[in-house]
Amino acid sequence: MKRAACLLLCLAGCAQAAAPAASVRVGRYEIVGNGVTLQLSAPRADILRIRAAAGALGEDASWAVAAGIRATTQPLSVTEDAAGITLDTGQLRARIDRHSLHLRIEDAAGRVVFEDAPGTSLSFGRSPLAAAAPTLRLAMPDDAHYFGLGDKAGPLDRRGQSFALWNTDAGDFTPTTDPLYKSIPFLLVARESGSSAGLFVDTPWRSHFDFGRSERDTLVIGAEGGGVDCYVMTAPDPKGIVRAYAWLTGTPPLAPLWALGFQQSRYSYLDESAARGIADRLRAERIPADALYLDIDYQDRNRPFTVSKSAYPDLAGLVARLSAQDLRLVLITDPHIARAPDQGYAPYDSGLAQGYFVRGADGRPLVAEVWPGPAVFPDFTRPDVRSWWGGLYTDFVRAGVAGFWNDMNEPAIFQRRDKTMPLDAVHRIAEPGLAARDAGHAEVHNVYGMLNSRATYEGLLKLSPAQRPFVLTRASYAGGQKYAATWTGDNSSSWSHLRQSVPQLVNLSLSGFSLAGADIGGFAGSAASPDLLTRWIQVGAFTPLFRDHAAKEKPAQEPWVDGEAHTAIRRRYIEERYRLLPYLYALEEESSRSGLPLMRPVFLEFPSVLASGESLYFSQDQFMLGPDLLVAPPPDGESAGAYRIRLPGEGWYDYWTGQRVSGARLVETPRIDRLPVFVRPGTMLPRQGLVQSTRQRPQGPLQIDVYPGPDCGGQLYLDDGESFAYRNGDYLRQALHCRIGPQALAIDFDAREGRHRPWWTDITVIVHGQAGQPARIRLGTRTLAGDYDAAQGTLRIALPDLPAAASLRIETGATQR
Ligand code: MIG
Repeated sequence: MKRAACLLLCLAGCAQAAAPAASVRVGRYEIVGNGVTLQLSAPRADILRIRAAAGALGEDASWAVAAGIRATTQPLSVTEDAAGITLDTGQLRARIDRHSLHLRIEDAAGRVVFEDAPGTSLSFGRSPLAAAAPTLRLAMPDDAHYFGLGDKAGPLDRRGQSFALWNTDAGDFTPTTDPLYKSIPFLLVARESGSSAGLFVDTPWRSHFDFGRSERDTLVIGAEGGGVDCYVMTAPDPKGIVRAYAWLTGTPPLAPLWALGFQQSRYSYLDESAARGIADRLRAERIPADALYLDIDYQDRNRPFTVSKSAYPDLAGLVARLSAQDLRLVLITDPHIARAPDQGYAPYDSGLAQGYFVRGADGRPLVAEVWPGPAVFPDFTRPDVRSWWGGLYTDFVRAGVAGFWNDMNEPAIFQRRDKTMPLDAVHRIAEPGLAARDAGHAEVHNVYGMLNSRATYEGLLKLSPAQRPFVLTRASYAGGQKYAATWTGDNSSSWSHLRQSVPQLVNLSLSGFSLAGADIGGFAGSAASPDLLTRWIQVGAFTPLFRDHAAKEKPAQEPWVDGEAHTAIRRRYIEERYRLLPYLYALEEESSRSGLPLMRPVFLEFPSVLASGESLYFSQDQFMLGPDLLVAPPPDGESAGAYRIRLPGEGWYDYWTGQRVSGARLVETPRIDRLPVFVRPGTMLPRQGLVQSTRQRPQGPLQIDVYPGPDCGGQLYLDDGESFAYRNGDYLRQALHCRIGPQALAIDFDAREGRHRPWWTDITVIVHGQAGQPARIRLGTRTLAGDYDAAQGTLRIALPDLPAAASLRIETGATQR
């Protein structure tokens, strides 16, 4: 039985009464009906926040959205009539039915952004864990495609699937395993009709998202506790939604440059000589690399923050030796602390003395079995515990360890069917902005890993304030991108896993985590076949985090293990990764400001592909690296048969040959030494000379390849790659443009910003797709010579560095082939 809605109009500051007929402006609007309190506000005109609860609203709290953002309200204009209430931000309009509280949200053009499924509205049922648990039932328009939700497995488009969000150590996951390691309740909705929307359901509770699987055309979202706190976003294009989500939950910090280099890992390099051997071999084989990882076996009896004296007698010595080879060391540090009383194990002793561990229902520290045997778990919801945890890194940082790897932080626990803590474990919440209180594990579980990585990140910053931290986490929650890079956990050495990694990483990238990777070669399973490892290195070279890692029982999986023919191909792709660093680093820097990821679905750059009728077919296996490179791996690696590649439009260039490809539909016969990569017409792609590590200074000129086409341009960004000096002007930023005119191709360098001195003193511009020798090349008033290669259709021009605004004109009758 519905009881008539009782209206409460709450003006910002909240004292005024009844609603006049004409519209009024408020900061937050609140209405009560059917026992549900619904509150709407707009932190920005393009973002509507909806909070609701059975009864009164709970505390305004979040682990993902900063208090300042939650406190911000743009004016909502409120108009009431007999049937309902209309709230308008100028960019979003919410219509609430007075009696049912049915909610419908439109954009300024009147297109529906989100709407409760017909005949429904928000409801709260009882949950075993909380007094009331919310369910949203949203209409799914026919032409809507759903993305995001982190690295959930399965197809790129979430439509027709259902997922639980509950961080889980999902070892050996398959494309149908769910839940996985992370919980990122954010969705990007892209419609074939051209509109884009976002939905972020900010709940740490176990939740589920069913995309029309159990109820036709209905997106059912439920959580096991808490109220509703969600954000609806509108934007002219999908990129705008990604940016809005980043505005809400934060952008990733600018990673150190070395994090973009090739990283070699293994569970485990069992002792120092094994680790040294790998480093020596990387250099002997001339495989460019930046980092070596030590997995749990470097520790004494698997105890975090110890080092095995027998296996690694001199950690600082190893760091120094690696450093002399331009390699960095990354150490794993799991969150479980061995319960080892009276053994001089400081993390246990000091944590116990201060009451820093999660408690069991009996009030005593919860003890559970993980790698060290019986272990206890830091209560990361407390700031004092986080700062204590951060301090545990002191010796490692002093020894020169460059980065840290937070594994097992779902948290994973052995010998339990649910693989994690009992739900009656007790955490202490003591977060600014949240009421100080005890909370059961069910409410904290999904943020535990994020808070673990936050403690690590903040601790490293404190220990080494001039150094950009590098943290890699397995579990996380929305907003966790502010603290750590991530990987997709324990995949397997199979072709299907290589294929799965693309939609997984693309959705993870859309969900805020721009520095993400899958274990190259596959973690679990039997040995990667030579072809699989080669292909995976090729694809991995074009994904953000490029780390080769393998499980303990497996044969070696480093790039050289399959003989020289494979090594040569792998080396060539790793080398290409390093040549691309100027492009990659500029993308990385952009992501730290805007949240736009490095790895992107094709539709993010070309939303019209959604409406092309072929729908997502060619977005599933193909992906973009930044706005300019399209990577098209064979979908079925085992098949030697030809496969189709679809380019979004005509005029693209082959990355490897620089030649224009004809048409937008290609048929490719797989070859193990070639990964098809294409360059968008209109690209100015910066590349550097080969180095063996990002620590080395590239030799020779900066190379800028110009692929003429519409919207032609590129970006240069550079800084010292490791400190925060860029925040004080020690950076270099320069935009590049090109224009195809009737008589000339004009290549413009904008004036350079920042005071960082580049490593290059010269620039080589290579213009592709040139039909003939140019009549004249001018740089300002000077005439330059160019080197025209008729067979390749390229024109090569040597330039001095151009820090000031400069214009290069290539004069010819017809510049375009
Ligand atoms: O229970 O530290 O996902 O990358 O090598 C397995 C050992 C624990 C799981 C991680 C994997 C790592 C492994 N860890």
